[in-house]
Amino acid sequence: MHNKKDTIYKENNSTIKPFEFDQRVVDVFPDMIKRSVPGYPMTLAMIGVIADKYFIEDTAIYDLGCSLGAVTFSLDNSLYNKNGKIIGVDNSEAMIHQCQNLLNVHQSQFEIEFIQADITQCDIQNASIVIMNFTLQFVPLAQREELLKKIYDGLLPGGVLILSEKIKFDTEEEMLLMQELHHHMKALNGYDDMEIANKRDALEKVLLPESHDIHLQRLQSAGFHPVSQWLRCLNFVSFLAIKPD
Ligand code: GEK
Repeated sequence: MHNKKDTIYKENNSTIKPFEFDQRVVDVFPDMIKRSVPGYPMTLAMIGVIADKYFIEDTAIYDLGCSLGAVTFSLDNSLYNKNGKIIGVDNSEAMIHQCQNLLNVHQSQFEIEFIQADITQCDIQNASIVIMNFTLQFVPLAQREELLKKIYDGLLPGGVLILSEKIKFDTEEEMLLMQELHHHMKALNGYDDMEIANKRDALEKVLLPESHDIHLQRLQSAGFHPVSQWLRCLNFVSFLAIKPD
């Protein structure tokens, strides 16, 4: 099931429904994210490096918008000889159900818990690391500031937020350049023009990207310092935001 190819948007369907993280998406998700998000495997690998540096013994790691737990399972494998808890949160019932199935056959080092909840509502406590790997972009714009403040409050001093997002650009020229390169990457990864256009339409009101500067300002005004963009691949970036000691 885990290698199933994503063909969800292959049919010519003139009424494209808004994108949802339902069972159809769950069934193809590992293939979908790998073929759609530039640098996704490297992002996962480097989150392991950053987490290894900032993890504090006997604290919690939160994987917010965990989907199928790729970040959770990768950290559980990469943080050797450490004690703590990883909490994966997602509001998709189908995603969390599949996370539980994967957890049942996973030999875990950390205590791992998957929770079906809206990340704007869940508690964050005693955390040294919070990760939102391509999740904030799906949260309504008006709720983003409060969510970042809640994450800041739930982190221990010296703790970090790793925030990965698709971004938009201030100039039309750079926006088009990055979009074209992203679409070209998807085409080389086997998506045809119809699939790319259908998926773009389905995501239009669901995935709301913001600019690098808006993210930076919001992270800083939540109290994080320093905030650094540690990765960019086309129109996808990741920030490291530190809660000062
Ligand atoms: C990965 N991090 O593989 N509350 C909880 N979950 C949410 C919310 C919300 N308000 N909004 C969206 N989600 C993963 C990839 S995917 C990114 C993350 C993508 C969840 C949603 O159900 C989905 O599982 C996830 O956030 C976004 O590294 O598909 O582009």
